Amino acid sequence: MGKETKKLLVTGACGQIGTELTNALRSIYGRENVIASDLVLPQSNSPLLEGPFEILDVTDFKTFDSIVEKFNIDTIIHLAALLSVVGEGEPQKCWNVNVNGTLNAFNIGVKRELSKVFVPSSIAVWGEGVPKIAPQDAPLKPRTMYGITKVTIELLAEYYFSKFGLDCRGVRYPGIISSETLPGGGTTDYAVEIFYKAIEDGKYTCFVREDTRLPMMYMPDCIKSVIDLLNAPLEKLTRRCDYNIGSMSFDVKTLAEEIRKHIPHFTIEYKPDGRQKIADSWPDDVDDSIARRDWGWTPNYDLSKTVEDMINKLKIKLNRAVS
Ligand code: NAD
Ligand code: AKB
Repeated sequence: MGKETKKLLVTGACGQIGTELTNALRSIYGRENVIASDLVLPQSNSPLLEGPFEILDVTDFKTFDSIVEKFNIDTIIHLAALLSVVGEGEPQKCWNVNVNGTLNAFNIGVKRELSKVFVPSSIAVWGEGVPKIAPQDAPLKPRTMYGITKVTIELLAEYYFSKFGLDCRGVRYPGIISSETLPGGGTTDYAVEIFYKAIEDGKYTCFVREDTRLPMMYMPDCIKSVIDLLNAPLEKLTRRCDYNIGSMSFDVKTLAEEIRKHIPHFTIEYKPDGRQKIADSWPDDVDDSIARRDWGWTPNYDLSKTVEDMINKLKIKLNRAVS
């Protein structure tokens, strides 16, 4: 068995995943036991401020370590990162934040004998030569700095587990679709933007072609994967931070058609830009049989359930009636 999780630090908590995950973790572990952190404070009305919040740049080892010590943290949920598109704009910074920030998390994990360090990977680990449905051990030849950092992190996790016994866990997320916080500069951002534009303007100009097909996941399944993997017995795990997990895969045309079932006047046009090349280097879908076998991974949301829930939530958030 791994050690128990009781007190958690979430880095990059103001991001797309962090805002909703922190909330979910606080409802399980208790508000005071989940410390949120990011480069800057969130807006004063953010639910993140309903529990402890610390300013933390993950590349600053001293501050990172002192927060872990101050709150007696046993588990780090390490979300701070630069995503694929932002990372291509600033490759050096992407390496520094993603790799050196994660090395800090791993080194603190060893120093403080933490229970677990959770670090997400991404479908961005793949590139040239990846089959359409990526098997767990498909060749890793990423074309972006972001992908290169994620491959490096997966290898570091193996190393820290075998050399120091650090319990590092993580999954290769597909594009995450969510309604609370906008995505932070990735290639899959179109799959969130499309909903806002459909509701607000009734039309969307997509930055990838209509036949672009990628693996995607709705936020409730993303959160479920973190909780399920944290709770899995260590002896059942055969991988570290690189579990393939899937839930749905669709092209943009199919997504637009599904949205049109709820917003019949919705129209879409396509103006592919530099992001198309990144999207084309990623697989259509993933084989997640190892995650299903090792820790019982099962998603709950398919495309139609996701679209219905996203539109209902965004209608309330944007205070719009759509017909
Ligand atoms: P995001 O871009 O929305 O949020 C990242 C957060 O990290 C931001 O709030 C940012 O302020 C913070 N950050 C950046 N540099 C930092 C630093 N030096 N110190 C501390 N914080 C810093 O990202 P996200 O979508 O929430 O992703 C979280 C994790 O999940 C990342 O590791 C990402 O690679 C991974 N992931 C996300 C997706 C997705 O579709 N959202 C898919 C695959 C993997
Ligand atoms: C991105 O597009 O960069 C992210 C990811 C799939 O890692 N959403």
